[in-house]
Amino acid sequence: MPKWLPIHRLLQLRLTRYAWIILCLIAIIQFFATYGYYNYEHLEEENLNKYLYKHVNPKLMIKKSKPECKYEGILQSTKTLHTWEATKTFNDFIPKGIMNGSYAPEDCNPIFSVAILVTYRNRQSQLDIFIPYMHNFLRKQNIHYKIYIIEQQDDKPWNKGLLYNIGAKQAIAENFPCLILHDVDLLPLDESNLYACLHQPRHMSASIDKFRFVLIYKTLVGGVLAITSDQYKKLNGFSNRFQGWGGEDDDFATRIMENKLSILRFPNYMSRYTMLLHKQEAKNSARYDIMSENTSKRNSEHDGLNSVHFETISVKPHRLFTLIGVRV
Ligand code: NGS
Repeated sequence: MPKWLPIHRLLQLRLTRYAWIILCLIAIIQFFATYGYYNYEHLEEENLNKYLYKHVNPKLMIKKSKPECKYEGILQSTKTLHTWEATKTFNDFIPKGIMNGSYAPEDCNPIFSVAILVTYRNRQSQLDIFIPYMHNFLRKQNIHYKIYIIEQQDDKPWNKGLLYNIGAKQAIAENFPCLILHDVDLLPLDESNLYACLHQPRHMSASIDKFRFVLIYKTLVGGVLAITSDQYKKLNGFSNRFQGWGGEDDDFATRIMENKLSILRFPNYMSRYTMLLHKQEAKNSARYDIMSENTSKRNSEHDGLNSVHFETISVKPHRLFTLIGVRV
């Protein structure tokens, strides 16, 4: 071996090469982990007003002595929370103004009424954060809202689509014109993320920290979705056929598109959410088959809101939410 190339020097070279390969692999994994759209197609902030679906629940008391609530300040707010600020504990929560999970602003007449439908099972620690967090967030928005928790109270496979249909039926029976379908593990971070429907379905959780704030695919409607009650009825709601995790939201996106509706979104800086940690639920291995069967047979006419079956149901008002307990 020549003097100018000692063995330790050679080993060092090798190590550096391995280090480079490892770094490249990490970069490739990172790239695929963040794969998606940061600058997804969205409405422009200055045009949002004309898309807003301004409808209140006809049962809401409107007082002529009060002015109409204002929303410009909310839509233009730049206040945002960091992920770590959102998940603090809520021992000091004050439930002022809330009854049966419902709230309306005191000093002005709102122009939006929304029913927030949260499907749920066995996630008590998330619910304990979600409920006070959402009330604190929503009470600042000048809207009339009501939170429904739709709990599957059995050990059968999770059926999120069916639970949403049951919640929607209840909220529609209570005259809510707008439904917001909401995962219990998602908390909005931007004050400007107004909880209201648009004239087209609106995917609200476009920018989630778990996905490094990118939209993972353009037809995603899972997480948080706002849709008018009329549109939900037109689509015949969700398919009731999905048992276990996944697919029901993609199937719902197909229903949206088949009905010539589009999926709108606010800009990413108004659509950020943090996701509370939990272990991955058991995936439904049949989800892709059901999705393609539903599409090819156009099942949506007879599988949905008009074919909701369950064993038992109970509706119980609590102070902070209305609980719909279902055994499927
Ligand atoms: C897709 C699922 C959707 C789900 C989305 C995000 O892969 O149901 O991931 O999930 N589609 C299928 O499995 C066909 S998340 O990680 O946010 O829980 O909503």
